[in-house]
Amino acid sequence: MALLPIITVPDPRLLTASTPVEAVDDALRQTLDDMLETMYAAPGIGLAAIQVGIAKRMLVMDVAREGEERDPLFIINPEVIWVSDDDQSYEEGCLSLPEHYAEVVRPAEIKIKYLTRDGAPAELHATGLKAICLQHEMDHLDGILFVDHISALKRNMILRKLVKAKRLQEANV
Ligand code: GNR
Ligand code: NI
Repeated sequence: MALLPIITVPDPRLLTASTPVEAVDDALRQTLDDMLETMYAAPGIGLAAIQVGIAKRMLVMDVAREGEERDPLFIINPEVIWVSDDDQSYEEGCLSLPEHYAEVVRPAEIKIKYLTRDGAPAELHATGLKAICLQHEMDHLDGILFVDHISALKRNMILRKLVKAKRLQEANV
């Protein structure tokens, strides 16, 4: 197990679409396990591979609350097969846009098909926070960030602050 460095805005890799996983093998499972450990350590409730610089269509999630039993999910090559008509709004954050939050509206429920950590096909009907997190992570696979769902004014304010913060951080190492 290993902790992987999480990349942050403005890194061009976060804006690129990831490519499908071709083989679910032991090396891939090792990467998924490292991603899960990295996500728990952050701490976060989800992590897409591109956030650790790996441009593959896979993600890990665990929306169990503190004190609840861990409930890790490993999702490979997800595809949306149904979305609800009704929406829900939630104040989202992202490990790749540290310390910034904004209200995002998304479909309240989705169904996806995907491959499990064992490479088996599966389906998932997600609601509540699980549906929010899953859509946030699936966006990462297409180079989309939560700020792409808010007004240009709010988005540019957040992006400018992150550019500035990274510049200061790099000047102070
Ligand atoms: O840890 C995370 N919390 C979160 C809160 C609201 C909506 C989405 C998320 S996902 C985020 C971790 C992350 O950046 N995943 O890509
Ligand atoms: Ni994110």
